[in-house]
Amino acid sequence: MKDGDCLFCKIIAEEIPADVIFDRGGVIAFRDVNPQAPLHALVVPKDHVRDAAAVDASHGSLLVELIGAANEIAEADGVDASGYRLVLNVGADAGQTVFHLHLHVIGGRPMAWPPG
Ligand code: DGP
Repeated sequence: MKDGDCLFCKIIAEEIPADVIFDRGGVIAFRDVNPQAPLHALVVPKDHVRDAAAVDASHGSLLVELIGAANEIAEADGVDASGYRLVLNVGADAGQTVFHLHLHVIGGRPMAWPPG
């Protein structure tokens, strides 16, 4: 199901261009327009899901697809050995700006913990 006002639904529908690097099954991934590291991709479900807080038991296989895609992207970009970070921002304090579930895949440089 699509949300007509959703930016990522428009990217999925090819109404807005994006650098798509993965498209299989129920998920698609594209490079972040404002990358925070040499690898910064967003893995998103093709169906509109607002965020991780809206995930329930019916999304079990979708989560496997999301993380599997992230792992493949990390391998394809050559950061699987050096390490990478998978992030789901939920809500204002986490800095969520796009309300369509997206898994950030960030890698290619060392990262601090905890995040700022
Ligand atoms: P978040 O803060 O978790 O909601 O992350 C949203 C990300 O989406 C942010 O890192 C920037 C990215 N983004 C926003 N607009 C666009 C766009 O039009 N194209 C692409 N490729 N990424 C976008």
